[in-house]
Amino acid sequence: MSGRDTSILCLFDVDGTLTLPRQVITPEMQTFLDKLREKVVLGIVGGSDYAKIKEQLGSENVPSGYDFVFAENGLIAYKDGKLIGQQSMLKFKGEEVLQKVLNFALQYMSQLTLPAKRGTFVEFRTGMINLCPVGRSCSQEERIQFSDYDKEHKVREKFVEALYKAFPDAGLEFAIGGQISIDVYPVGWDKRICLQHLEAEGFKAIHFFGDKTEKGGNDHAIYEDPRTIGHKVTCPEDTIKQLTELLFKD
Ligand code: M1P
Repeated sequence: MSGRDTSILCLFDVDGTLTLPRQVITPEMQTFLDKLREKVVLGIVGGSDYAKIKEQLGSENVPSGYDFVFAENGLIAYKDGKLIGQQSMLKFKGEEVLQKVLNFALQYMSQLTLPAKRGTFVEFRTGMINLCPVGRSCSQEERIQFSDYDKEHKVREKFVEALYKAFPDAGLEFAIGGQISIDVYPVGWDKRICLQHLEAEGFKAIHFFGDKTEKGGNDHAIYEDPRTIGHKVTCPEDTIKQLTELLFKD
């Protein structure tokens, strides 16, 4: 890969930026990223756990097709295919606090009547907890149905409000990350956490591309961070369009 500018990193969110939410990468996007990697350094920073990122971007591409892969906001970090960092929320926060939050969340979700309710309402990950009122085992159709219902009835917005009200001093953030769920993690453990692994690399520019860049979204903090150049995209096609303007225009 000679001729590539190793002082520039392009760092991507996954859902809504490289793929449609929870969908697999298209061949067009894959070809585009392969071409891009010949020009600059490539990284991804997803809110999802490593298994889901691999599922979406392809096990033939993750981690080897990227210079950096950050799962769970960067709490699980890979460089050149090697694990370079892993942080546990359970160790950091302790059982007592997390159990209180889980009990509250389960009780809160048990009071909701939604168009559909399936299974796996709580996913306990290494670096975060994911709360999902419809249940993570819902079908794609039920996911869209919940997402539309949520837009109208603000289910997650109200849930987040209730969580902050119940745990104002727990040092936890409750963020609407994707389409159907809420991510819970210690304050500051948002996507900016991945930047700690990049500091020593001395990049001249870190371009971050994400779709949930508005306040409350899980791309907001890293998008606004002075260490990155933030780019708001509306969908994967927009990511390709903006990057073509930025790096492929003569
Ligand atoms: O886009 C990142 C988010 O992806 C999933 O969200 P949802 O299932 O709600 O669309 C989750 O893995 C979530 O943790 C993550 O932030």
